[in-house]
Parts: sequence; C-alpha cells; structure tokens
Amino acid sequence: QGEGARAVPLAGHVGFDSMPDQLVNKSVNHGFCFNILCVGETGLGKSTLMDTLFNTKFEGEPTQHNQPGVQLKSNTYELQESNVRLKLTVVNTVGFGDQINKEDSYKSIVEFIDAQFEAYLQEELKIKRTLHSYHDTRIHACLYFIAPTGHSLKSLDLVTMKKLDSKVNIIPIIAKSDAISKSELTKFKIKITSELVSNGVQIYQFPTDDETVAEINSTMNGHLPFAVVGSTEEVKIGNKMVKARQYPWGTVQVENENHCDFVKLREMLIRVNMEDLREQTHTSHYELYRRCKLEEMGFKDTDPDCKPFSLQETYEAKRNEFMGELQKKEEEMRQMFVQRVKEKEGELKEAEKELHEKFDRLKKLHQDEKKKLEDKRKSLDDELNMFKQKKTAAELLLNQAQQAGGSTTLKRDKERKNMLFCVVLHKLRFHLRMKVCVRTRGCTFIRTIPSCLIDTVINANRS
Ligand SMILES: Nc1nc2c(ncn2[C@@H]2O[C@H](COP(=O)(O)OP(=O)(O)OP(=O)(O)O)[C@@H](O)[C@H]2O)c(=O)[nH]1
Ligand SMILES: [Mg+2]
Repeated sequence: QGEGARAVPLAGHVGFDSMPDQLVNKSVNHGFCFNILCVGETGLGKSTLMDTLFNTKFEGEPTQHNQPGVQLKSNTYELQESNVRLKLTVVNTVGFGDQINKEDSYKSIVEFIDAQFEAYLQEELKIKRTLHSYHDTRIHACLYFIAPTGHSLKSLDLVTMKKLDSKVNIIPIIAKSDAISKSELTKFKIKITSELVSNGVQIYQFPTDDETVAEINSTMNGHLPFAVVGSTEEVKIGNKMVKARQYPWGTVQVENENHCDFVKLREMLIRVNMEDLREQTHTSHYELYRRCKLEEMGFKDTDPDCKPFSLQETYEAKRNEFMGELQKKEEEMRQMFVQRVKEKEGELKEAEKELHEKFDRLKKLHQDEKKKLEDKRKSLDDELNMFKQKKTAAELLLNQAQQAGGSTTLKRDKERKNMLFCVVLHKLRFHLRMKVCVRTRGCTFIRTIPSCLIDTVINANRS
C-alpha cells in the first residue's frame, strides 16, 4: 500500500484466513447478551409480544397497575438456540400511563437507562476490569408500544420518545394492530412518522451501510412503525399449526405478513440487526453518556491551545484545581469557625451576666424573705411564751380554784344551814311566842316565852 511500500505475496497458505472462524468460535463459546426495554401503556400486549417473539412463556404473574409511579421490572433469561447461548433481559415499564399526572413518567425510564450506562462506565474505570465476564445490562433496543388509536401519537408517547432517543435505539410499534382497519393503519403510520419527524424524535434506522442487508433494511425502514399482533395460541390453518388470534369473524395470523408486521419486526430485531443494535448502543449511546460524564468530571481531550491533553496532565490539573478549592474551602470554614466561636463566646458572656444578675436578685429576695420569716418567728415565739405563762397562771388559778372549791362549798353549806336555822328559829320564835302553852302547877297558861329562853333552848338543841 502507498508509494514505496513493498508488496509481499504469500507463497502458500499461512492460516490467518481463519481469523473470522476464530472470532465466531470465541463469541459462540462466550455467548451473547441482548437487552430489550418494552415501553408502553398497561395492557398493550407487551408481554404477549415478547412471548411470541422468543417462542416461549416469560412472565408468570400479571403485574400490578395501581402504583403511584412508573417502575422498571427487569427479568433475565438464559436461552439457547442450536449451540448459541443468549442471555436475554426483558425490562418492562410497570404502571406506565396509569397515573393521572403523567408528567414524570419518562423520568424513571431515563434513570434506569443511565444507571445501566453508569454501571458499565464504573466497570470500565476500574483498575482491575472484568469486562469479558461482566453482565452488560445496557439497553440495546427499546420497543415503544403505540396504542392503536388510529388518530395520532399521545403527548405522553412523544415526550417519552424525545427523552429517550439519545439514550437508546427506539423501534416504534403499533400494538394490537388487529384492532385497526387496513386503510386506517396506512394513514396512522403516515401520521405517526410525520409527528415523529416534526417533533425531532430520532428513531432507530436499520443500517444500510452493509451491502448484504442494505436492501432489506432500507425497505424495512419504510415500513416503520411496525404494526404487530401478538399471540402464543396455536390454531390449525390448513394442515399447519400457526400462531393466531381467533375472532368470531375470522382469524388473525401472527406470522402472516398480509395480516401484520410481526415477521418484519422479528426479522429486523433478531435475525438481521441484533448485532447492529448492540454495536449502536456501545458506539453511539454509551459513547455519548461516557463523554458527557467524563467532561462533567473534568476530563478533556485537548487543552485550550488545542494540544492533546494526556490523562496524567488532566488528572494533575484537576487535582491542583481540587486542592486549590479545598484550601479555599478550608480557609472559609476556618474563618467561619472563628466567627462562630466569637459569636458564641459573646452570647455565652451575655448569658453569664444575665445569670449573675438573676442570681443576685434572687439572693436579695431570699434574704428579705428570710428576715421577714425570722421576725415573724420571733413574734410567734413571744406569743408562745406569753401563752405559756398565761396557761401556767390559768392552771395555777384553776388548781387554786379547785382546791378552794371544796371549803367554799362546805362554808356555803354551813351558811345555808345557818340561814335556814335562823329562818326556822325566827318562825319558831314567833310561833312559840304566839302559840306555846306552858303548864305550870297543873294550870295551863298560854304564855309568851321570853326569846332569850327560846334561844337557849334552841342553842342547846342545835347540834
Ligand atoms: N387484540 C389483541 N389483543 C392482544 C394482542 N396482544 C395481546 N393481546 C391481549 O391483550 C391483553 C393484555 O396483554 P399483555 O401481553 O398482558 O399486555 P401487557 O402490555 O404485557 O400488560 P401489562 O404487563 O399488564 O402492562 C391480553 O388479554 C392479551 O391476550 C394483540 O396483538 N391484539
Ligand atoms: Mg405484561
């Protein structure tokens, strides 16, 4: 090649023409992985289509649709066809379109896709990388299920596809296309395509640079979005069992190209472009994520003078920048700390002063109170003493009275008797003076007895 270059003809078979075989063998031994994300509203036939595409039954339980937000549910299956192993991951958007406010419905999908890119980037940035055995979970194809309304795309569909188009290969499909008539379907497809173009939504285009598949791929690009029908039910048509959906008015055959685009989808997604989808994911979408992320982290390929920037230089520049920022922050924090300490000290001093004042006030109050109480106590003591004295005097008086009480009674008794005696005596005197008869010498005389005599008689008989 080029001028002066020497052509070296081979004299015989060397063997490097077996390189493709070596590559194939290695890849077959290692196995492949493919990750599909199904985005679409509840009940649009996502699970049925996956089962129909891979000719198996994936999901067991139907999912709940009463969550407050969209959740991504991922399931990985190990499939084998001939001697080729495929690790297939099917990610479902549970609850997509179920909320009244659908504003944030796309967010969890974007976050999920970014999280897979981030995990791969972290693995790449590791010192000890194990990328050959790493389970790559990056989404290779996003099947976007459009409801067969026959009108136009819903704003939820447009917003979600717009947010996803730079992160994933979007293949739009019209779900349950047996629900829409042939003429309506043609118009619907045109309408969807024009809406996608006018809103700048980039959908995946089957590659036309490989001449072996260029023709079929360019034809298929014209059939997008594919109108699909899914079913795992087998129906006997002629002498063949085919997958179909049976209705009272007829049968829709899933694999009949006159009935729907299921075969086109399977051909394009699995049989022709699976590897291109994987490659596009790595070289286009992941690359974009990686570039943005590394730029965010401060890595650049060229310096301001457009000279190549080595990783070492970038690292050191970033380190210096970081250290500078750190020092600045440290200084700021130190000053802030000193300031806060000063403020706190002032506050504490103020509080201490207030406490002292309060203490003094309370002390004075306490002293006054104590003095008052002591005075009161003194006066009470005096009162008590006086009371005791009075009590003693009273007791004394009482004793005396009690003692004196006995003789007085006697005396009074005596006096009363005397008085009574005097009264009797007086009456007696009077009586005797008036009525006593004295018998003298056989004669009875009524005589007045001299009172002295009476007194003598009475006194003699007093006791
Ligand atoms: N008419 C018609 N019905 C379909 C088609 N595909 C699936 N269905 C029916 O639609 C219903 C829902 O199908 P699923 O595959 O469970 O839908 P899904 O999107 O996985 O539902 P969720 O996981 O609950 O969101 C089932 O009754 C299917 O039989 C189709 O192509 N046409
Ligand atoms: Mg489902």
